[in-house]
Amino acid sequence: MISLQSHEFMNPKISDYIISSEKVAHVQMGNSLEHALLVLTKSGYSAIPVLDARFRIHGLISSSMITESILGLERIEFEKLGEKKVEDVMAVTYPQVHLDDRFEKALDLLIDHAFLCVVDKEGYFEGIFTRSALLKELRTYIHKINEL
Ligand code: 2BA
Repeated sequence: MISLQSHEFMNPKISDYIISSEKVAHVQMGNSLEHALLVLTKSGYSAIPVLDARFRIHGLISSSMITESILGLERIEFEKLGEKKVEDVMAVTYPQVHLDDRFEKALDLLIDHAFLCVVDKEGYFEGIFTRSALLKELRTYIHKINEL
């Protein structure tokens, strides 16, 4: 029986596996929904962080949040894309971890979320920890176990 709990798999720090902030597609507070939709479409990601000018994180925005917010009774009101701001529709509760948190915490959260926002103690955005980063680490660990 493989014991994940007692093994080194749980020991690495999240900081060793994050996609750093400068490589993460994001939008800024004050950006229009039109701009956010453009960034989401061009990047190909389904949800991205909303940051302020000092790189503090305020929420997450997704294409479906945007579409939902411009749904009228009879049609999609595209003209609202230029009027509304990302802070009007973003999710303000989202999964967060800190740089010195361990895999175990991330493992629990990544069951329900595709990525976690990594923040420092002052709320500055450090990057993201993705489900695929965790799965790659798990694969490496399983290969190691199989070679024993
Ligand atoms: P999703 O956009 O829903 O993407 C789910 C998975 O699909 C990703 O898993 C990745 O394996 C693949 N994928 C989607 N778009 C991709 C692209 N443009 N290039 C390469 N692969 C792509 P993960 O890599 O585990 O990412 C999980 C979630 O983290 C993504 O969910 C996205 O919301 C976010 N994410 C990942 N990298 C990002 C980045 N550089 N900037 C912003 N958000 C990112």
